[in-house]
Amino acid sequence: MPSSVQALAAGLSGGRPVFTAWCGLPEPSIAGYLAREAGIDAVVLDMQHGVIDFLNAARAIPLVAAAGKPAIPRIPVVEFATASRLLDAGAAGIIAPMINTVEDARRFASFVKFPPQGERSWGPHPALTLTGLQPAEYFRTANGFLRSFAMVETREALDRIDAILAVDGIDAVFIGPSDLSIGLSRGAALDPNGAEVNAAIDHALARAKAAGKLAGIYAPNGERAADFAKRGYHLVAVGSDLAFLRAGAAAMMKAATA
Ligand code: 3PY
Ligand code: MG
Repeated sequence: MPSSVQALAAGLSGGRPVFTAWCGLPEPSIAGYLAREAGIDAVVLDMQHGVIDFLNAARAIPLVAAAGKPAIPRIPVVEFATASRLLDAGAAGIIAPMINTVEDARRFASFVKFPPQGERSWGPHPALTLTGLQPAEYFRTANGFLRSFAMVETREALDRIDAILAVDGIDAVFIGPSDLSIGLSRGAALDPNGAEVNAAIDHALARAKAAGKLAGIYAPNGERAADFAKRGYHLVAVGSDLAFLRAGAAAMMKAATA
């Protein structure tokens, strides 16, 4: 039976959406606990807008794996070398924000994939433990089971989506509806649920499918996540750890003070 690190790729092409939790709080156990909730298939560790640093991400990954789920860190903008380090630590995939050019996409892919496809350097010691693979087998198979998500969240990226998807080593696009709304409105509005963004969301998915690749997206709540799942997105991020905390606190306090 493949490990959770290897199973992400199969899950993404399994015909139903992979729902992922989204963690930004700097406490690894939160990711480990959320990984055990029913319906949560994976956990994103957000190092761009979350306050998770490398050490906390590296600590969270085995806790998520212990629940049998894959961890998918989102790296900070252009910190592509961090992608390799997180894969060494046992991440199953990487989300890279603000991939706006083909060159960005190539750089990102080169840090995710081993030669000859990319330029990832050897040293996946925790990943060997989490996958149970021998070094030679990990080296031979990792490019095939690790997933790279290039975030398309600007007007420029959307205009070039076919070229970004065509980059060898880019497995998927990942849509950021909030930044995309800012970009599409040329800075006029934050409107991630607006008609222009919704049209772009359908367009991006269609282009990914036409390229034979995958598409992921961020949803701030369950209703929007259901919408994206129905549209056919392969990976759907739902809310965030802080949103879960606030929703739970609000619901319980409402009941307590009714
Ligand atoms: C966006 O909506 O811009 C994102 O990056 C999702 O977190
Ligand atoms: Mg964004």
